[in-house]
Amino acid sequence: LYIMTAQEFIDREARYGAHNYHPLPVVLERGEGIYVWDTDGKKYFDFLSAYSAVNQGHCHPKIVKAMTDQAQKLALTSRAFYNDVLGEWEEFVTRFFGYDKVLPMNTGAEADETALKLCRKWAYMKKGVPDGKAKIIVCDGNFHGRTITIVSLSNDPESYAGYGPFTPGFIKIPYNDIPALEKALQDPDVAGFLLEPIQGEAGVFVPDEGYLKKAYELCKSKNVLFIADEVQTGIARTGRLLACDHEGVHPDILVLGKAMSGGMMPVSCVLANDDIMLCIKPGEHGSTYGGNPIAARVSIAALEVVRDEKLAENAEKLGQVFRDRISKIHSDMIELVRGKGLLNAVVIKPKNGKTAWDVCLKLRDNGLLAKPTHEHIIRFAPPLVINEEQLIEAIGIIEKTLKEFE
Ligand code: IF1
Repeated sequence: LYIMTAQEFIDREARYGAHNYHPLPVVLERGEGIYVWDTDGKKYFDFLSAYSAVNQGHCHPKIVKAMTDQAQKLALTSRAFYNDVLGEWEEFVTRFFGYDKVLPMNTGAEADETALKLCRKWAYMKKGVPDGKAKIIVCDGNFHGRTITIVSLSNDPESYAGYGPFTPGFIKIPYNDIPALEKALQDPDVAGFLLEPIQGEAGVFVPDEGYLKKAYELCKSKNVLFIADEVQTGIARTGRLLACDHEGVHPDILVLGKAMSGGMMPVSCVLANDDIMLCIKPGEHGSTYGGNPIAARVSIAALEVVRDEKLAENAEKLGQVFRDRISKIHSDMIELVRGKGLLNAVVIKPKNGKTAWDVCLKLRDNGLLAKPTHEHIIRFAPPLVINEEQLIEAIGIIEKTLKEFE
């Protein structure tokens, strides 16, 4: 039996796969809870959690069971026919998040696209915007996915450059800037304001306290839909079920993805009340896989884990511990630590030419996986099933790693 080396796995991907990623060189083959193991059997803390898709921990037994049980019974019908699980999921999810209706999709980008379509439809059917004129406000620094319309919203050249022509109908304003929002809202054709309650890709950028609430109120005063992309911030990651809950804001349209399935398969959705959601009629939107029976069973189990294991409370408590302890580490490479709950980032000051990437390589050597974003920021987001003892051990690895650069 020939055993492949990590380098051979990496080389094979480079040979046959598109080069649209530059992964940290580690080849994983197994995961359980907060840990993953590479092909040489080395164990790591996972401090990325697949960008917060694996909030419930890797291969949570309850979610695995839901998935394997349903996979043996009925996997996919398409929405041409009813299935006996979808309605149960719809009832569960709408009660869980407090909306009249839910529309299932698969990826985050698809759910964001759905929200944008729904917002435009509502503008023409309910708000009275002239056909083809609706505008949606978005924020600088946003990340909502990879489709043509969504990269049209981006001001990161890595996301949009070379992919034009772009979708019109969007107004870009600075994030965390209430006067800019007030100004943009003066246009009567504005139908919606789409934002991340904390910007993930921008480097875990937390807006000022009160920003979400004020933005929501301004939208209300202009009959504009407040659309929250909680694909990354939602489902307990920031210490509440939704990041908007920190300010008591109930978005008009809520977009969820990632941890809806606990990392088991792509499950995303859009939630809204009837006056908005029923603007889309039969045949006007959909997806082959959206709302399939496996996704529905997996997603119910994933949300039950969040509720029963009190993951939001744990994220809130341990997030404090993380930021307290990291800010007490004496290292001139730590510029600052910021975040909410267990969605945190450390801004790294390069030292002797060593950057966040070099720190992540050494963290890997020391048994902890994290990924740099924008050259100098490292995101730290472990599965929310981590306990205090494990978190403190992981912080010990981070501290030891930074000391190795002294
Ligand atoms: C990749 C970032 C995280 C998202 C928000 C929608 C989507 C995402 C707020 C789209 C996706 C991802 C995708 C992943 C990297 C990642 C990411 F660094 F790019 F920004 F998480 F921080 N809304 N985020 O964060 O969801 O269609 O991918 O299911 O490799 O592109 P998707």
